[in-house]
Amino acid sequence: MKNPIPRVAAIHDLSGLGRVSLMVVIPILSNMGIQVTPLPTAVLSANTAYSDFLMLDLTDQMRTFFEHWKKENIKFDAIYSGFLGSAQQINIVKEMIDFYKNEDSMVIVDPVLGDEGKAYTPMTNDLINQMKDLICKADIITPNLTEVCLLLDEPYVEYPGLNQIKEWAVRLSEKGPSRVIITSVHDQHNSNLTSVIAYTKKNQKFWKVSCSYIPASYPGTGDIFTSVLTGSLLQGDSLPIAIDRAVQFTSQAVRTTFGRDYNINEGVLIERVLDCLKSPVMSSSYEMI
Ligand code: PXL
Repeated sequence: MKNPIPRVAAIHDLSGLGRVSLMVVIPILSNMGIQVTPLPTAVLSANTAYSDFLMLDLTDQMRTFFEHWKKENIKFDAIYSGFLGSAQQINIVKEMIDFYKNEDSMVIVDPVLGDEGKAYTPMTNDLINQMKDLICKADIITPNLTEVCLLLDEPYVEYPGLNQIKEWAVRLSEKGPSRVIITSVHDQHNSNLTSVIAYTKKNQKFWKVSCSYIPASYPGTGDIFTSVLTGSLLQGDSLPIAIDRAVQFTSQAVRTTFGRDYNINEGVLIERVLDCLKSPVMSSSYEMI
């Protein structure tokens, strides 16, 4: 039987301080009328931007959750994974995708590996290689420019130019995903702009959504972007509209936060903007490129 409310298996960690992972995934998707079934990969006292955070790893429990859900015969409309801390966790996600993927479901993998040209500190080559494997099973991936370079073994370039980005998007889609969405692409000609570039393999179209660049880097904005994108697609929006909504919401959340004297590690003040998710699409700025 079809789920009365679209249901997402959200495979992310739960961090107490600093709005990242499940602490943004759940409120965003719930506000968009989507049911979240969390599979917590770990529980942390705070996100990893804080020093001295405590972490309880739940890798062993992830498999037990999965076995229980199988027994309960739960159906998912989407599987959505984010930050994964070990090769073992990535293997469990692969097994879950193999078990749940069908023609009516959507698999979204946000390959969280790094930012601003660098891999995050806990990343190992083994983990990056495992992530290269995991993206092959996804329908949609949302790497930032740094992650694109890590996934394709390319040196990081801050301003690669549009043709290079398009070529990388096609190469990533050839590994499996039908839709590749590349975030944090700096504009070569206008340093006040940042863009998201997307490629849809089926019709070989490229899309671009730009917004003004704000010189601050808050943890969790990638999770916010991909969560709104997922919710919007599950509501039936087209890919360019879903990207537009995700860019607008993330940008609004950053702007709401930026003017304050505030600890960046706390992430952005989504509580102030969550209600914006209830509005229909008011205006859009996507371009086909
Ligand atoms: O995707 C962001 C994220 C997820 N999980 C943890 C994090 C962060 C970013 O800092 O620390 C634990």
